[in-house]
Amino acid sequence: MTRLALALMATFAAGAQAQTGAPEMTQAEIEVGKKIYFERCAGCHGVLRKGATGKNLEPHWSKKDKDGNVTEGGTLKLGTNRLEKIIALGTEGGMVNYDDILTKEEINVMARYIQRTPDVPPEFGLKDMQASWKLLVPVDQRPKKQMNKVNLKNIFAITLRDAGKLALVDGDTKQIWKILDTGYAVHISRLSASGRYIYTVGRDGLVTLIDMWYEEPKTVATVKLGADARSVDTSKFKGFEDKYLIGGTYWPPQYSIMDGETLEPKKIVSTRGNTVDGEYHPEPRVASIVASMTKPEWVVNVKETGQIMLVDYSDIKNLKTTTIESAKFLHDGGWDQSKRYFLVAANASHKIAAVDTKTGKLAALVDTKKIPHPGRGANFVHPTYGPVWATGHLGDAAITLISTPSEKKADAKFKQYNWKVVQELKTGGAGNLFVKTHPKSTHLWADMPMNPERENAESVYVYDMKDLNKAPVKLNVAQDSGLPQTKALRRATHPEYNMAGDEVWISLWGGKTDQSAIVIYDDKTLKLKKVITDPAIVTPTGKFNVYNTQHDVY
Ligand code: DHE
Repeated sequence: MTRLALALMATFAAGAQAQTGAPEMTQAEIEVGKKIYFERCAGCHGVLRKGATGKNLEPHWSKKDKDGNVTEGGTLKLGTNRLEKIIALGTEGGMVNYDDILTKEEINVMARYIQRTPDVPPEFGLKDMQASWKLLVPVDQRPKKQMNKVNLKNIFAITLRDAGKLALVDGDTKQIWKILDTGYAVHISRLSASGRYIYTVGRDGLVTLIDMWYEEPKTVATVKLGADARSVDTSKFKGFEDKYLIGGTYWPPQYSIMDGETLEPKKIVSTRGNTVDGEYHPEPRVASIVASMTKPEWVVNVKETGQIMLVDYSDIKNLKTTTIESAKFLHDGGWDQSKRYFLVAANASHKIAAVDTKTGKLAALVDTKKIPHPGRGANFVHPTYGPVWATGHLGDAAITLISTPSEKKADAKFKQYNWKVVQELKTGGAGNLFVKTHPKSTHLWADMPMNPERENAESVYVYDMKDLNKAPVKLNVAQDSGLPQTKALRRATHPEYNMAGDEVWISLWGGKTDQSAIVIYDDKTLKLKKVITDPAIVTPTGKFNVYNTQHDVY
């Protein structure tokens, strides 16, 4: 080896280790750490590691009590051994155990990696978006009418998380219609106002536009929003149907506006700014986004700042935004049954914020049990308290029912309860992610995939909405699937109704190399109806019935 090569190697190695106090790492280990951190950790802890749903993971961070004594230290203070234990076993604060996901060596790499100064990924501007944009089929070359005989309204778009694919399953025949490549670990699928197009967004920021009018569904455009994303929706207000698409990113912290039918990038708006406490935040990530039907606006929920933005898309060159203060850290949410109020979880504040999209103001900030996690929530008429919206909790064994306003004369008697928690239903433990019901059903379904007990994580609870004092029925989805038990948990998650509202589809989310399943129950009898166990069903998580997603039925 030449002297120059040796000198370069020494510089390279020193570069990889030049971090005060952090344990040594090779460049190869740093690359592994970066990849795992982005895929597994950044969602909860943030790219800059300032913490949100998860704790702050900066090397030199510290928390002090009112007398100035340090009560908690950063990752350098915790050190490799303690960090390895936390990563392997999880914490009572809600962090899941990674000993069945990462190898011992990977856990050791991560314990060392997070003691280093965070790697900051590059920004992503309009030029980068434009360079990534692929218009695979221009609008005038697409079908002019539906070319297949499939009942599109009852199609389920199912995320195959670790496969980086989306399965479209025919809800009538229960057969897989098509499996399409998408971004990595698609987070959500949303529908065009027309019900023809599906938009998906991967954690890697790739948006995929799928046209269901072909004989077989086909991807007609893709674009990258940034390095890390979770949300998309179209413009749904009368006269603007599908004119625009909005996508929100975790990194860079911003939202992007695109053409709804081609995904051509139009505009990027940064969400960097001040929190509701008045502190500047460099990484306020865009969490849930929803299109209003009341005005030409999107409701954009910014996680770290706790600010809810109403973005008026009627003139995107002169964009008007109303910024509503709520609480940190905003995450997921859904409409009330009138579709005037959007309710969003400020999960680390243990609150639900409700925005009145008619007046453009905060309608309420409701205290709840620990870490509300509604998905989109569930709306129904409570026998005693009238219209309510339900959320489950990641951090508590409860489902919270909040009374929501109604303009119906017959509901005037319920006004006294509006925005109050009117009932808390007991569940079998913490770890709920999603609740669901349907206007034609008398049942409320709740999962608990993040509960540490196998028995709970693999089951769902079903409540009788006519008598909420009755104990719920527990269905062990893993056992009902008939599949043999695997070492990794098979989490039962994301109940979703079919269009008719008489079946509930549950994902049985197993390990990447294990057989997973979609388990379908009859909603009335709670009897098992069908188990889909095609080998292509790899790590299924979110499922989106076309009609119910298009019309916000939940
Ligand atoms: Fe989600 C919705 C963020 C982990 C499945 N998730 C959302 C939304 C956000 C979000 C902001 C709301 C989107 C909207 O409505 O516009 N999710 C995050 C995270 O930051 C987090 C905690 C960590 C991460 O790294 O992503 C996270 N989410 C998960 C999972 O591990 C889940 C269970 C499995 C998976 O596929 O990754 C998961 N999230 C979902 C699903 C929805 C969702 C199925 C849509 C719910 C709905 O019914 O609308």
